[in-house]
Amino acid sequence: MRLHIEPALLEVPLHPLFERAGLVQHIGHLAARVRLAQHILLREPAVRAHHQQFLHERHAAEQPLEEERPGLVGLSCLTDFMPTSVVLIRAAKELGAATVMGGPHPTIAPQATMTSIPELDYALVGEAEKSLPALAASLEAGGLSAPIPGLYYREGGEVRLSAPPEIIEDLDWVPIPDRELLDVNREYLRARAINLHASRGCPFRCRFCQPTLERMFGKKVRFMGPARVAAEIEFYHQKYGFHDFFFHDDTFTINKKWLAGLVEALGRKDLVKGFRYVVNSRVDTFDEERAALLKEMGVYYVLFGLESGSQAVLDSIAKGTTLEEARQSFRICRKFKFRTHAYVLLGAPSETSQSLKATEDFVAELRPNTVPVSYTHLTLPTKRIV
Ligand code: B12
Ligand code: SF4
Repeated sequence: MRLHIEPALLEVPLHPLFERAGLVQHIGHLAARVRLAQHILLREPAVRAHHQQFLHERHAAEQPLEEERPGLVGLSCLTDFMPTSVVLIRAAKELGAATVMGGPHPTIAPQATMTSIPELDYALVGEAEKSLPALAASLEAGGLSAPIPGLYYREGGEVRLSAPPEIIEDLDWVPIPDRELLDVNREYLRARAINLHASRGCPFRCRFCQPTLERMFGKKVRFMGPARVAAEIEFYHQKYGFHDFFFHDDTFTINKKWLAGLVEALGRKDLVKGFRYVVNSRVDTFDEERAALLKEMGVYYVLFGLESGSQAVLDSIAKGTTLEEARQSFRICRKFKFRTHAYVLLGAPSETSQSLKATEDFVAELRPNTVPVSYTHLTLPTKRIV
């Protein structure tokens, strides 16, 4: 199949904010781990979060492990990083540590993760702010005694689930990540933008993405209270001087009432004027009222999962949006002078040379400021997409 997409059209240079944010994106990915580490740190100051990217080679992995000799090594893992994870878990095990993995891959494929890495003692599925400290406490006390939600462990040559995973009902309970625990702290503090989340979960059913999110965060979207979100932004501003914030929430604009509450809470704390925000949206959860709220908040960049310019492809991947909704959202963005970012996803099983051309034409019509292009990526479980 010939690709009709013109590279010149798609290789729009990223806005400087994103280039800088690239630094913190990697680090932001560790934010969850830092949250986890924060709990353990209260009892064990030796716990640190290292950046997997810096640990891609065995000797690089061994150095901090040899220096710190942790009793428990935890690894966050995306499916793409399974090969690296095998190396790191093996190195940790050889140095005598207990090993645990969490994050998207162990969550969607816990049995397969445990089976393919014999040196892995535990896989923790779903949110782990409660379960990882519970595991650490258990191990410190001499072994697993009470059931731990979401924990897969080995017994008699079998992989067993200790108790079904639980989600955290009240997200305000989740502490502000202590990003100073990261070994890449210096780069992080030099960056201009910071990643954060104000909610978890997504009710939509896009086939290239689900059921991963549902397994990680459940079917419902949970929001942090506006005051909790404002407190986190105030903390980063006061402590490190940040003015640029990138909300990575999958559905930032889904709940108008919550959004209005957040804008008010930020305004009350003086976190609007002189501050800049980037948010993800969907073309079917975007309208003039939301755009006005985002404008008032200080949002200047809105990111949409456009995916395709072919309605047939959109329908085949269960995107749940229409080309007309996309046109309307981009019109509103132009009216409110937002910069726009259109994520494009090529190579769905239903893709044809005509649909690729339709995507090229649609991108040219909408004229987003930035267009990152991805290729359909079959992660586990793949049955839904084929
Ligand atoms: C923001 C984001 C990005 C950003 C920034 C990532 C960053 N480094 O900060 C960018 C755009 C760079 C990105 C890139 C990619 N991403 Co991304 N990304 C996300 C997104 C939207 C949010 C991640 C997040 O912070 N979540 C919030 C925190 C709280 O959740 P969490 O990280 O999962 O952590 C919780 C649990 O998983 C668990 N946990 C996590 N780590 C650990 C470790 C241990 C030891 C334990 C016990 C538990 C545990 O506890 C945490 C707290 O409850 C997710 C979707 C989502 N909503 O989560 C996709 C997602 C993680 N990305 C995904 C993918 C595929 C990618 C790419 C591989 C895409 C590509 N082909 O290039 C790259 C990889 C880049 C990289 N090097 O990491 C997939 C992963 C699927 C999979 N099967 O692995 C996801 C799940 C999207 C999806 N539904 O498909 N991504
Ligand atoms: S809207 Fe975004 S986060 Fe939600 S299922 Fe679709 S791709 Fe995933």
